[in-house]
Amino acid sequence: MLDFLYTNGWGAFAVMLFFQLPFLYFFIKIVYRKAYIDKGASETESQKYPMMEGIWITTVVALFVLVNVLSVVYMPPVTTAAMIKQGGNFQEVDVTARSWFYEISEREYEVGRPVIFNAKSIDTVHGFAVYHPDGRILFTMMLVPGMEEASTLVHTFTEAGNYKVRCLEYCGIVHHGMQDVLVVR
Ligand SMILES: [Cu+2]
Repeated sequence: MLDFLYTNGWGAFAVMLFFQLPFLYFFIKIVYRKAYIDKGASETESQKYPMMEGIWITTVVALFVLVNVLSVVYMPPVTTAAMIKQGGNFQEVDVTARSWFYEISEREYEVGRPVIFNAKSIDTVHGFAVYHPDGRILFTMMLVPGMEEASTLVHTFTEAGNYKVRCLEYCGIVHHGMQDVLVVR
């Protein structure tokens, strides 16, 4: 029901507002109190104070909201395994990490067909990072041993090629050798 909160940038924005609004309420309440009720040793004339303070607070809040709204488009959309399973056309792959290699149930995928990676570690903390053939990281997962369920991540490959897999969590003496290759056709 609350899926929208973590599947796109607007959900993140809504959560941010949810946490910021109580803070803003108390902030304004305290400023108001200092300006009118409990002036204390303030030297500022109470006539001038509220207007400057009002402009200042409004500017800060407006800038804050504006920067957050403008950044929403840069948030990558999240696709959950449940969303993909409704669509029907997907490939499900089990990944088990152990010192110092991966057991991967299927290493060949198709361009455009979503792959659901169910990954887990059985001995220590390992990573499962997949690299685009041009060298940039597409995604990485941190696999913690002892989890009851495998961690799930959905990725749809858009280009054919050989995709390197590497462990990005230091896991012991052969950590650097913990690699694999996935093939997308
Ligand atoms: Cu490692």
